[in-house]
Amino acid sequence: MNKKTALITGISGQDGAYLAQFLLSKNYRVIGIQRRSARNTNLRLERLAITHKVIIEDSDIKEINNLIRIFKKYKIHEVYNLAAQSFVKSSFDNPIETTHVNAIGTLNLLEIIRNQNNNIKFYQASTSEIFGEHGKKTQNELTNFHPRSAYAISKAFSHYTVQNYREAYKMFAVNGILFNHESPLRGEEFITRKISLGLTKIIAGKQKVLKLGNIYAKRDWGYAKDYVEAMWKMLQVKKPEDFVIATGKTHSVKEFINKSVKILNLNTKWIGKGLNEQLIDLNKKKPIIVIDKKYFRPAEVNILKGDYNKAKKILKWSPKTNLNDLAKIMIESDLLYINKN
Ligand code: NAP
Ligand code: F7E
Repeated sequence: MNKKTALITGISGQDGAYLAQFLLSKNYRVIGIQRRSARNTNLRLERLAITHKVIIEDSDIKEINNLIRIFKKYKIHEVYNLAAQSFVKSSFDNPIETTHVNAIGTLNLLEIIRNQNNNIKFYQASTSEIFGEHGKKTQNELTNFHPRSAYAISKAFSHYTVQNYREAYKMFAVNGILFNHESPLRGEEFITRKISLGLTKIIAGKQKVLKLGNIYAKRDWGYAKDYVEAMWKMLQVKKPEDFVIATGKTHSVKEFINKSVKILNLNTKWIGKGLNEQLIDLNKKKPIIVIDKKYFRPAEVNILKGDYNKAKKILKWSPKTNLNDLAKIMIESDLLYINKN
């Protein structure tokens, strides 16, 4: 059998599910690591109808002995390390757990590869959050790091560790510095999904109001389905290198709301300032979005905008989906989703 085998940590997450689907389409055998849970964590794989096509192994990324067992059981060619406590806001409340998972988890995998078979290619889910308060118009592979959360610091640790293992042990280990990417499978606590789900629920009469934090933060948002292809491409080139994956465009949360409202044909108007700012439904004469200081962060990353020229040149990768189309994809999916759930 000459099928390649890929191991995906975090297969139950947004990117894990899309990457598994993508690798299956490339005829890979896909093994996914999933930590045991009392709730059904297969929901995203089920939505893509691929649960039965992947092999699931039970492990927490922090459990090195269990990970060693899995690496001994299969002949693995590529590892995609996507497992993480990925919610930035939560990392302020849970910095130690976030660091164990996001930093030590990566180190566990790199140590196993170094000791068992350092021909295994390794992809690390690095992030634009490492740039934080960067002071630059756009961020690329050479931009300095100024992380602003436990999440970003733990990811910066992993980023440097990957570079160190590449240099010290000649491993094919790379960082994908991915800017925000969204989809109908995005976790419901992240802003774009919170908006698409919140607004569709409000229209359906299942929710009264949507409470948000800093709507002036700006992000470079792309489509997760486009981005998982870039992860794979990074492991197919000759030389292991780090790449920024982004759209090169930035929009505020408020702009994303305005796009969504337009797609949904809502008749609305912004009123007020600061914590009193509100989006009013002019037909119902009621606020549908209000600001709640609970959703502000102790330290904010105000603006991100990625320069993906290196990926364009070397990987021949470019984003295919603009923000308007992404908002449409998410809203159309949530209009169906809320009726089923
Ligand atoms: P996600 O939906 O939050 O998925 C995270 C995955 O990690 C889930 O499958 C989760 O499992 C798993 N996980 C968490 N803690 C674990 C542990 N201790 N042991 C094993 N598995 C664990 O995140 P995503 O949006 O798909 O992102 C994928 C990766 O890319 C993450 O590393 C994230 O930090 C990074 N990233 C994401 C973005 C983005 O915009 N989406 C941008 C840059 C980087 P459960 O289902 O059990 O919780
Ligand atoms: O916040 C602001 C918030 O939680 C985006 C993760 O995938 O991308 C993601 O991290 C912005 C922030 O994503 C609310 O303050 C306002 O400025 O959707 P988010 P994130 O923090 O950018 C990076 C690249 C990752 O690596 C991460 O894993 O939106 N915002 N009001 C809000 N955000 C949330 N979640 N909820 C609000 O009510």
